[in-house]
Amino acid sequence: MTQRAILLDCDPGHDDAVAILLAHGNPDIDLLAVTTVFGNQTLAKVTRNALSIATVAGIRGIPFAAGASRPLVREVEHASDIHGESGLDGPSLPEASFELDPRHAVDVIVDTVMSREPGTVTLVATGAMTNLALAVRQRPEIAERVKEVVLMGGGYHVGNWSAVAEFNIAIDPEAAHIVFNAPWPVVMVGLDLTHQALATPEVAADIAAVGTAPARFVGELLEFFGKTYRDVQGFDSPPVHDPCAVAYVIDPSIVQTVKVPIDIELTGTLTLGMTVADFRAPAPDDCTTWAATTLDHGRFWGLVVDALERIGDPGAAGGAGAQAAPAEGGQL
Ligand SMILES: [Ca+2]
Repeated sequence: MTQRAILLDCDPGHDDAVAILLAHGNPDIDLLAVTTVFGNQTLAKVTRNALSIATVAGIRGIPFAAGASRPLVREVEHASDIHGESGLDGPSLPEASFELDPRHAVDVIVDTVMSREPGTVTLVATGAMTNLALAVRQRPEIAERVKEVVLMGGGYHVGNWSAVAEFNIAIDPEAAHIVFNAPWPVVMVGLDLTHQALATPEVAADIAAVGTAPARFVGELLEFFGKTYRDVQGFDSPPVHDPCAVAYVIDPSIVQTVKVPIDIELTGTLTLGMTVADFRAPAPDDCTTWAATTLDHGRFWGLVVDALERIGDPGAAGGAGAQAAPAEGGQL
């Protein structure tokens, strides 16, 4: 199988951390770059977190770049109630072992898409859509070159930042409007799907059984995330949203989708930032949006555990990193 090349734009964030680890550890994904955007915490904090995650996972040799620090139009909002003061509360965070790329995230997105063969780069967005919106405004031609945009955000039934709006969309609805209406395919991995990605006690036990430092890091993240999701939102087990978007790229049979027109509400007094999906009829031929519907919970968490096993213990003497792990039959 040919590797799928992705750029991951994120706001780490507990579930973003799992998304980065899944993208790094999965043999079918070629992680080209990681860019950051304000969201779960300030841009400075989420960027620091991204570098800490890279250090834990042993990620080297790809650009990490910081992007937008606030929305296009609105005042900035963060999710400290879910992710804590650092944006990644729970485990102790190691100092970053390498430096940020000096470019702005928007330039990294444009450079990455324009320097590769058309139709080969997938943009995976697990934060606000601000960087993607700015990139496609700066260089509209990237829309024709991107294979698709796979984003964690929105939902067609429920919200989490308001009754009907999801956080990543709600904190910069104008940016989301630009991304959903640009002429590239958009796959919305929304709350309808990600609320199926519960990190149950069985999942936590499977991750703990991996027994490595990155697996312990994920375990501590999920423990904190589980507590805030229990206290703030009443979940028994936390929904781990962001890696679902990466899982879709790895294997769409794990994250099933339906083609449906979707647009972003920008003027509603109760519905600002709602992702309005029109299910009244079959999608028209010119529809470029899909909504994720059904998750294969067992295979999804199997991918996460497999990625952690392949990452191994990068910090340990003689530990095998993902780069050094032998490829198994049929994986490459
Ligand atoms: Ca996120």
